[in-house]
Amino acid sequence: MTTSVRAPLETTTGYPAEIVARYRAAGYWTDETFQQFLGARAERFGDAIAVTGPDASGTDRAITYRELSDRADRLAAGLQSSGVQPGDRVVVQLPNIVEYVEVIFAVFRLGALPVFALPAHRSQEISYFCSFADAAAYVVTDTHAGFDYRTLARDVVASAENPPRVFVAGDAEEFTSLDELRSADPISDEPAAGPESVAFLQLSGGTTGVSKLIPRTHTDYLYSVRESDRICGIDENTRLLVVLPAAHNFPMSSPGILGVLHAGGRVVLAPDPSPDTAFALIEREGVTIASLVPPLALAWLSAAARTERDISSLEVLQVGGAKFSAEAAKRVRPELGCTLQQVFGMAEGLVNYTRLDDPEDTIVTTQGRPISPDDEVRVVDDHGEPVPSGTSGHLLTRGPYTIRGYYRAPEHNSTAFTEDGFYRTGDIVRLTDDGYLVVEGRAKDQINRGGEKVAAEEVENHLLAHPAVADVAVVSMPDQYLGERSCAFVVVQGEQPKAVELKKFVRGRGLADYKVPDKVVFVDEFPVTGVGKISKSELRRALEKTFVTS
Ligand code: OOB
Repeated sequence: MTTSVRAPLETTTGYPAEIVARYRAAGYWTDETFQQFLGARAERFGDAIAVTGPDASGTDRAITYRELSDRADRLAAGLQSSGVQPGDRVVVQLPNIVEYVEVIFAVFRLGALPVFALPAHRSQEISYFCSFADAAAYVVTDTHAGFDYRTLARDVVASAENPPRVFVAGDAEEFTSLDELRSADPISDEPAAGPESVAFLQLSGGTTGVSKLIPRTHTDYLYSVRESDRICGIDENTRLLVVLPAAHNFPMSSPGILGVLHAGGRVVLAPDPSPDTAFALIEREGVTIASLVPPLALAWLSAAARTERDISSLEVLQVGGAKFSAEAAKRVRPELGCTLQQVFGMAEGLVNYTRLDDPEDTIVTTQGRPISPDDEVRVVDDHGEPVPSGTSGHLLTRGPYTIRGYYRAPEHNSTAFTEDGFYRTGDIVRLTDDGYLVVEGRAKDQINRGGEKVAAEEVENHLLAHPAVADVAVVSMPDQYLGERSCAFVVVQGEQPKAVELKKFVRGRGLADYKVPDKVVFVDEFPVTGVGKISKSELRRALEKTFVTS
């Protein structure tokens, strides 16, 4: 066994002691942890099916709670015997395959921390997560959707100072396969993780050069999961269809995979996001709830009219991650025959749901209200002063499952949080009289590409590395299907490259595909604001004009 020493985790989560005491006294924070989560579920729900879906080889699988728990235990043992230790970080980048669930629970069981990467991430993002979190291990699948993750792993290992061990679901080639790991002896007892310690690192959508890592604790996250179950009516009869990438906060915990497993229901993993695949699974598995981003909800609405599948088991369609227009929202009940639930959440914490028994008008026109009576929501103007109810302003929040700071980012934290611990979400919202939130826009420098978040600055930095780019500004442009796409305005130096060359350049630097600008516009100079900064709002307006006229 080889063991390399990893930096200890920075464990301060920033919740003041009196707040911790309050959340515990209120019963929000309990002693439950992810380390014992699956074992406890297996005892209770043993032979019920926990997860169905493809495995890495594409074979359809149905795994009971007991099997899932046994498999996760054996994987944990394998990880342990190959040197992964409690407190270590493990970057997990898996598509919607059953191994995803096994791996995250194996990592939890060991007392190690998953870092939840998305399948779309490439060498830029993964190398950064591995080095920033000082990851001991990196778990991938062999190939998925035409992409070979072992090639990516080779790049990541080659460029790392302290490379992670690589574990592969499926054909591992020179790496270690999960099957090999599973042959290890049972795990020796690991020290119990404290409920208020960090359980995993989630990724922020990002507003600066790179994504921030979000330290979520066992107790804060499990509180949001249990309450989500209550609000969304999740129980043993629930069948949840997971269409979005399983590692994203929405399908993971709102109430998502974790909520459904907590309640003894069944998680149905969809191998691809097409409505045809989804509808076939709804019919076969009797799916009761699904969570989608708005573009997929639109695709389901148009596919529902011509499907021959019986999708009548579907009771709730959750839509979130980006604004769902009221026009589309009101089509859900008549055309899909189920209740819409709008979900406005963020990996940093706060999640808002419309309630299942809300009046239709509330469901269609708002993005819901917070999970907890102790979620504090402030809507303020540009100077931080509260605005009157019904007026739009910046959303700030603090509460029993919202972080007090990003992982190892003191400088960023001093602006991303107020002095009294409120997270500045960067969203512009309005509060209705009955405390529901309506998302009106965004102040953060981010493009929301159908739920996938693109930090303008990150893409700008990569474009600036091109020798012909003198200056660049990346902004959102309206899009009928995705809501927004990205547009890079570029001032060139020397010979003007083709737009396609710049896109290829960005992709070639190992950035996730969804961050490659959808459009490149060459300009002689940028419009500037009164203080001489590039006026992104003017650039956005210019795009809107061309869209109206073209
Ligand atoms: C979810 O999480 P993230 O971390 O990918 O993105 C959070 C941001 C929010 O700050 C907001 O800008 C946007 O995504 N957003 C919405 C929205 N839901 C999220 N904007 C308008 N309407 C909505 N319904 O996206 C996320 C996490 C948990 C549950 C659901 C979504």
